[in-house]
Amino acid sequence: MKLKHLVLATLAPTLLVSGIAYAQFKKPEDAIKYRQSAFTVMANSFGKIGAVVKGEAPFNKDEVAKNAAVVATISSLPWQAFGPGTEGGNALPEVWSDNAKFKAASEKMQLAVANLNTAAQSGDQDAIKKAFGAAGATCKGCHDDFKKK
Ligand code: ASC
Repeated sequence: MKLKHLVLATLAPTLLVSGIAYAQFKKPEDAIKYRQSAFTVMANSFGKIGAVVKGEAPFNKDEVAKNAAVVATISSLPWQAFGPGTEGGNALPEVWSDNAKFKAASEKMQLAVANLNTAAQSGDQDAIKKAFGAAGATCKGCHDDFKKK
């Protein structure tokens, strides 16, 4: 077996598994559309939880749990679509020029929405309210630094 084939054979299972979670983009516009779509889906479910937290919609435990699960699941997806050469859309240049800070902000958000999901699955309204506020703050924090106004 040639070395190249050995390397490929060794890596293939890992690439297959990680490939499920990693999109590829032909054009920068495709990456922009992908990340904006992911944020749109997240904002929709997050907003539905927000309406409940603000008392504008009745508390339905299962609905909140479903929406929190959507937010938590989708939260891992947008970041792969901010690769080199995909500048634009609503993103400020700082996403690329201060990428470590952007990455840290993205991880903060993912942790916060994971906590929101935990609270939502428990159905504890006070915990949901707290976790929602904390998650919203991580959305805003990242928007302040990295999203066009
Ligand atoms: C939302 C939404 C956001 C965040 C942010 C929180 O519902 O769409 O982007 O909350 O506004 O400050």
